[in-house]
Amino acid sequence: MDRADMLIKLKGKLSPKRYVHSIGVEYTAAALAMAHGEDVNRARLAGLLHDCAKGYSNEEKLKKSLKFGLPVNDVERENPDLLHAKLGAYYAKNKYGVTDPGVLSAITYHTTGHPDMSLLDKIIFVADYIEPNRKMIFELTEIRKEAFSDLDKAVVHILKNTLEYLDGKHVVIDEMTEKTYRFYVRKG
Ligand code: DGI
Ligand code: FE
Ligand code: FE
Repeated sequence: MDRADMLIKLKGKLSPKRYVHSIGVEYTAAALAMAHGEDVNRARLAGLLHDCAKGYSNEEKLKKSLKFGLPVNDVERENPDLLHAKLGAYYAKNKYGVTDPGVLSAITYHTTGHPDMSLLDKIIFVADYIEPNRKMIFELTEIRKEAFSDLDKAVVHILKNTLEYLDGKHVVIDEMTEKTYRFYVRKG
């Protein structure tokens, strides 16, 4: 499927805000790919589609994930919004015709990250957080700079802030988010 068709399809699936965010992630991922030596078109594709399953209700996200046989852990069952990442990779493959396993991996792990991410995984994880349409959050200006100078540092910084934010909200934290944080703290 070419980009024009993807845009039409995405627009029909997402709220206007989420659609604009997706295009913001597409171009931010492209810029990060240029800065860090990743293929720009792979970064754009993963960025554009990363939230393609975000538009469903939590009930639908859980129901669809189970229907498609995707693995669902206890934290995801309790907080099915987390499933938009895995479900998004499923739709990217089956509805948008994406075959590149690296692009599908970047979509799968864009919310929690995972230990030892590929360059493309990290670019999408970071682009999602820093894209220009995101409302200003704590230390975002600093994280945006780090994203272009030291990608691993930006990954740690984002995970640290996310874990603190989730801790304050008293929600269950997916162990993948914590594992990823520990991996990159140790690496740094
Ligand atoms: O889909 P986006 O809003 O663009 O961004 P995202 O895919 O990073 O999802 C962000 C939400 O996911 C945000 O509210 C924090 C939440 N999140 C990230 N890691 C965890 C988590 N929520 C829970 N419950 N547990 C996690 O480990
Ligand atoms: Fe997301
Ligand atoms: Fe997103």
